[in-house]
Amino acid sequence: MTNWNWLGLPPLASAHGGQIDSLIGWTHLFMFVLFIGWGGFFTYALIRFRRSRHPAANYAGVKSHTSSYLEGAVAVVEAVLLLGFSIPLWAARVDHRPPDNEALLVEVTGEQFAWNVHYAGPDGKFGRTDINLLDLQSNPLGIDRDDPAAKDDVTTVNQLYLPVDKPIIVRLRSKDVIHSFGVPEFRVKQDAIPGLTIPIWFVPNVTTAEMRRRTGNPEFQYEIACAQLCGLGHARMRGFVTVQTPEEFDKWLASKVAEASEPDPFR
Ligand SMILES: [Cu+2]
Repeated sequence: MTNWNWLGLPPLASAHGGQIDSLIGWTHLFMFVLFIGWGGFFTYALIRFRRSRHPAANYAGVKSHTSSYLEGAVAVVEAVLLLGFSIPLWAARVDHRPPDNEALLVEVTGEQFAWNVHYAGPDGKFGRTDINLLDLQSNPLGIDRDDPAAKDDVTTVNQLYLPVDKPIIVRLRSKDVIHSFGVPEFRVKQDAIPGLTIPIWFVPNVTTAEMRRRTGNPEFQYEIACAQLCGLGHARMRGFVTVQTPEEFDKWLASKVAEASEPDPFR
């Protein structure tokens, strides 16, 4: 695949991201050609129709149809970008979601101003949630721990742990206003809209440890940036993604399951 490094995009860490970069790259190239074309035409018009040569306005105007043809050609290029590149890429991303049993399902719920992460745990079933059980401090998702399916559910705030090279389906929701789940390195960005559950999927293919080696930054973190201005605390609505080897991830999940099933001292 063509190398799009010259765009200065963040390092790539997902399987589909190359296609997004390629689309961004081609769009930039087409737009550069347009910029040169329109800029050249503008300069030509400034000189060709300068006042000293045309002291009085000509009411007939331009008779040639060249500019109409040029406009038509630009519209065709833009249609190709949209119909030939963007829509097929979007359709491929949205239509070919892997089946739930081949992916890791995570529910991510945005709220002012945090990301709540919910794993189904070893049973693969998300426990019941109930708005009456919701407590901003101890139970921000309102999980009913009396539901057998909820016993092994794991929740975190602002910490999304993912195994590398496995399809991840994030079910995105919001508790209050529109937020947006954006992880630049995964080339993923999707609005979280109150009242809707929107699935997005991607395959992270570089672990956090590997990315730290590649970037030479021992503190590198994948960051979930809220990409919609969602209120006063928007700027601190940051979550972190840790991509681990499958073994590390299983260990992490098991330790969280153990934590979750400990008796709750507050109950
Ligand atoms: Cu937000």
